Amino acid sequence: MKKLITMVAGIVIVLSACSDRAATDETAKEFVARANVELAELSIETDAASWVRATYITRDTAIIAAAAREKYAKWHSNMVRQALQYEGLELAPETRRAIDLLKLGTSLPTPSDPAKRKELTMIATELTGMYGAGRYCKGTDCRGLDELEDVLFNSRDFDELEDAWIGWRTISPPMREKYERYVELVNEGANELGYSDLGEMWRAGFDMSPAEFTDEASRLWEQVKPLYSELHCAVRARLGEYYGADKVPQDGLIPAHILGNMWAQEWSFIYDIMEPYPGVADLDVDSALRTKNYSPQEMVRSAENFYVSLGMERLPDTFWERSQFSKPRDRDVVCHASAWGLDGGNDLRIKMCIKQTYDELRVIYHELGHNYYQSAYKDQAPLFRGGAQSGFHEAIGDTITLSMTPQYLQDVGLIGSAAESEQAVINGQMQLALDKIAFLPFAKLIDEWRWGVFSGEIAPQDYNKAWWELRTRYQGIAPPVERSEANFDPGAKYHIPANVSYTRYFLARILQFQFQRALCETAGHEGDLASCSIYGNKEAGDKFLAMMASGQSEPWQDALEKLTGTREMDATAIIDYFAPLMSYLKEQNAGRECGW
Ligand code: X8Z
Ligand code: ZN
Repeated sequence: MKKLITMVAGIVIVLSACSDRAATDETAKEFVARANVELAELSIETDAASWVRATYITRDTAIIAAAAREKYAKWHSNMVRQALQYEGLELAPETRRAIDLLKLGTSLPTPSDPAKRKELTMIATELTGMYGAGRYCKGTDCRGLDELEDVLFNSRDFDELEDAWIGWRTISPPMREKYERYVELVNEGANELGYSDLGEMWRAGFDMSPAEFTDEASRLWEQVKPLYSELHCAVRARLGEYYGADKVPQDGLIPAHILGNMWAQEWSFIYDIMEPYPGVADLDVDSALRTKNYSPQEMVRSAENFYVSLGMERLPDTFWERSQFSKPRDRDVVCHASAWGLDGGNDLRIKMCIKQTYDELRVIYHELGHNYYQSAYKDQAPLFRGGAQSGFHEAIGDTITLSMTPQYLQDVGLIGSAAESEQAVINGQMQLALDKIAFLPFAKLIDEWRWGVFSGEIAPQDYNKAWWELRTRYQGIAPPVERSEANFDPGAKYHIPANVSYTRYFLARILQFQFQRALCETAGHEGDLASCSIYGNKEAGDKFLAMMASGQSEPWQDALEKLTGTREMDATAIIDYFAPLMSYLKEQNAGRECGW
């Protein structure tokens, strides 16, 4: 290792004097090979520090995690600088791709100034910690996100909901100043890598130009917008009947706190209010989980069994030993679910605070999708270990959740019996649409806000105003009480303080239906796509796994083509999937003034 460091330092010095390739005898191929070795080695330390930090939030773990991040950041910017010598040269495609990916190999680019780099890694670490440890206190009675979320899920009391909604947002104003500084520093880091700002750098990770990607995301949104408009209209009408038109004005915005979710992003918790044909189909997985008293581990087993039924391997023993399934009682942790592929994908883990609900069960299926992807590409070179693009990574597990049909749930004993009638289909589609379709505008706008913030189009004094403008425009929702710049509502959503880009989830919601359509074809499914479950189908499993095994070694368009026969992201699959529900909604909405 000592030799390596000297060599790295040597090259850095040579490069700063002259960026001619002849200055070093390391070929591009050798450079990539070295980058791969060093990356694998460094990741062991950064991953360990990040894991400990996320599962044990203290001042000390902040120091450890920030130091590890700093070390990685330093290595990364040195390597990118060294890679400049290969710019403009004709290289083997895999070498060129590895170098391009190296450049994009961080979501948190840091300035090379050591003091600023240290400052940024510390701010980033602290922001996530503030979120994880966030509490709403009334006197000595304090509640964290999990308890406040329970209120949003289950309460139907307008005022109680409002209190929990406002309460969670008391955690974020202290983040504002740090966030402003983070934006300055991270942009400086992105500039050094050759991007105008961090938003442009994030948009550069899609095998097309950042400008093309912006258009691509808008194109997809335009495709799905009509689905959302119908759902919004029907939900507003029902909520109006439920809470009264004085509380839910029928020509305007839906109050954000009555949609069954802290961020109004997915609405399946108000299915009881929205159920089209009451009592027609038993979709109450929650009560089966409670009656059978499923433990968190049993819930994870159920998800694992699905993947195994596709021909994939059981999760390693270390997964069961090292994962965090439940919220520890004695310390602060980041409960937001995540999946980890440490040690190059050999040490798989999830980190969750699992609750006994169907919603959480689906999150587990989602997380295991990440783990199975990580495991599938573990034999790729370290620089190629990643999703074909970030939307693919989010779409794997979600695709599997589309196979959790009533028939599947019945087969595994999570509902009594699967009803088979047109009305039952509509009920099932409504339950799913409250998650899948309600989410689309939310998933689109989060990064639109951030792209604006990073580019400077949204100034710090307008952070909250711009946030609510987007929430209003895209989602047609309104805060229950007036907000101002004394608030920092974006900070109360995990991915903002945690610096995780969000367009990935928007793309995944569209891609998963494309994946499902292709896999169901492979499985020989006949009939509506909505009734297809690939549970137990090895051919579909093999096809999925083959795509996953390429990791990010090739452009995502190639990976998509292998799986689906097309090179384009396309919303027709999700549109076709929900066709029965759309007819129902249009009937329901006839005569209503939709829109806001
Ligand atoms: O953050 C997540 C996953 C972890 S990758 C639980 N999701 C988004 C969110 O919670 O906001 C999944 C769906 C959207
Ligand atoms: Zn995910």
